[in-house]
Amino acid sequence: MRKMIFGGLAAVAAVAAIAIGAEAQDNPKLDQLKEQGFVRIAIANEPPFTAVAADGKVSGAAPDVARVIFERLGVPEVVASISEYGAMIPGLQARRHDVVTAGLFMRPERCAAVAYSEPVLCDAEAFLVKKGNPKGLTTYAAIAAHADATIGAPGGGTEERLALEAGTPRDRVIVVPDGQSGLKMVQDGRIDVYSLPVLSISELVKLANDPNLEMVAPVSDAPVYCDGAAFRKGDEALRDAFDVELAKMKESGEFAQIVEPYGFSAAAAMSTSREQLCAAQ
Ligand code: 6CS
Repeated sequence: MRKMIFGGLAAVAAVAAIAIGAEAQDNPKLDQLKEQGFVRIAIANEPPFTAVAADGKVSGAAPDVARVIFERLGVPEVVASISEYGAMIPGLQARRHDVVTAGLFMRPERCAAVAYSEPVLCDAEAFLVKKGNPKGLTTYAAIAAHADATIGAPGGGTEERLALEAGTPRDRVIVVPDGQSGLKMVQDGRIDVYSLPVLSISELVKLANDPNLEMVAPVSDAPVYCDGAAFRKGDEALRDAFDVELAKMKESGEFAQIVEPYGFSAAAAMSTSREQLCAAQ
């Protein structure tokens, strides 16, 4: 805990240094976004991280934080497009989006591919299973060790990677496009487990209101992950400007006011840093 507090203080100090730098440096990408009047964000539509209502309104903790920050940077509108997690970074690199604000968890290989902001949303992993968890599947290792257990997860997502890294054969790791599909596939017995972060599975369980389902959380052989807003390599000046505003919001309590109603812990994001998360695991 002490390490995390010092880590958090170091992060604030680092951002303060960036704040001085960020004001001064050229920011052509931000100038372009201010000129066009909107920022294109990639999301997954996985509440409470990101959500798109029937009327098209975009919400969720990640877009809500990003919307406030970009407004303060002089970019009034957010235009969201839904993407599979595995397509978010290629979409960013192909300039289809300006930033990913979707709960894209920091992992070393992703940290090498994008310019992450400081941490925003942290969560552990969870399983959705049939009531009673008939195959006793409580960890990724247990799924791998089981003779025929199947797990569903987002394509290119962290849970898919955790299942494969635990040794589950590819043909027992099923790519699931979205939460509703995952829910139905567990209900119909087409997969034994559907894996997403705890708050995402909790939302699905609440919505389903199905007594024949239960959640295993947290999954003990997976770490707590945190996301950050992910910018294209080369847009570090925009990322730094984003971080300056994010640090102010964390400092003022505004950050907690936005993320905590969704169930996220502001303290968890504030007790770690991009540097720590990109070096970990
Ligand atoms: O970053 C990821 O890969 C994971 N993040 C979230 C918020 N949901 C599932 C996805 O696999």
